[in-house]
Amino acid sequence: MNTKDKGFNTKLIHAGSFEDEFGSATVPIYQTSTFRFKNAQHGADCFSGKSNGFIYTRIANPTIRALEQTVAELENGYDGIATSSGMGAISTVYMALLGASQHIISSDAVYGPARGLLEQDFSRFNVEASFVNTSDSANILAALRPNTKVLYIETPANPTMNITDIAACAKIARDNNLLLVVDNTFSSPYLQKPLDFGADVVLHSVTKFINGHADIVGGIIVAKDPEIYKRIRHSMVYMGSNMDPTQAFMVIRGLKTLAIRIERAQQNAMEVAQFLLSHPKVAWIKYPGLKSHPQYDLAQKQMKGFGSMMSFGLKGGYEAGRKLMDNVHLAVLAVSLGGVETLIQHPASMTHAGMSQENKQSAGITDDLVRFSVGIEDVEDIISDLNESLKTI
Ligand code: LCS
Repeated sequence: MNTKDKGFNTKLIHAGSFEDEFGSATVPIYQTSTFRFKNAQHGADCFSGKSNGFIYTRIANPTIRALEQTVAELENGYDGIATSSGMGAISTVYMALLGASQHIISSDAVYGPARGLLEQDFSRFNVEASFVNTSDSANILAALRPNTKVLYIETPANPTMNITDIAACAKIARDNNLLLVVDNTFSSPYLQKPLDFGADVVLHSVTKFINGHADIVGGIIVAKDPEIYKRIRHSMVYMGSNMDPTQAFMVIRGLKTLAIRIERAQQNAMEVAQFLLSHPKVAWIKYPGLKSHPQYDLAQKQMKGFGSMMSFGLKGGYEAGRKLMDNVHLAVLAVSLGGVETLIQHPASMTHAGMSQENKQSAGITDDLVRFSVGIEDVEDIISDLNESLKTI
């Protein structure tokens, strides 16, 4: 079925228009590393591009293609490239879009390794990187250099929940001949479609909302333009950062309930945020759905909903946060996010531990910051868990 003109939920179930010779109703796992050619000429034609048959799973595979085409349709992009992990997606995009003596401007608060990969690894190939608070466009303009090629933003950002204006960044990118890449992991295409605001590339850790069940790791990249798509696919195939067919099958399965999972989780998140906002032991809370969030208006403009991620600090600082994390029972003390279960973690000593103290401070990843990923449990139970744990402080 062609789902181009259909609604988001219909796309979640039917996009990708998968068909096979057996009439499978769902996408099967094509667990094969290689594909038999009909004859030598067919093999040569597959390699030259005259025939579009499958060749080898690192290059393409029917299960993986079904996921790629589905997510590309959800993001209103040209086509998708699935990767082994979210970091596989990020490293593949850096590899495809950056070269020696070129410069990238990135949000200062991004998933720790996305920054560390530029600072510690791509720097060895003379790729230059600046990290600025992209919530203020003036910082981006001030960081521009003649060799700047890529503007990379994460919005909402992990773990500060800073929001960056995608349309304003797209204008800066157009005016200065840059490519705009958006990590859309925290929103998923259900809440935010960066390509519609003028971004060139959108990527995800599908480990999070897209798969949604905390049982696989994976990534995906969607490009708006066929030429950029080809450059990124080339890097994926040559670096071998491909997804595996079973991983793709799991993600396709999880993806079908994306909208209903997010609707429920963000409904819970709003109640949790209000509970924390009014709790006497809470010093501050950042949730895009609260009017106190500095970019609340922008969140309303570019997101369809406020999602289920939030960060907060307790009046007792890190020590109090540690006590909170040690005394919750329903919330799982673990990294990752965007699954059906509620998770709690401490970015400064966990997900962002690899960043220098100075970079953490300037990016707003303070020692007291606790990150909370709200799941789809009964909200009364999530709040009561927090409430009981806060009593121990
Ligand atoms: N982008 C964002 C925004 C992320 O939060 C993560 C992982 C990645 C990319 C990388 O994806 P992965 O390779 O793990 O699939 N974020 C994590 C986090 O906050 N806790 O554990 C992983």
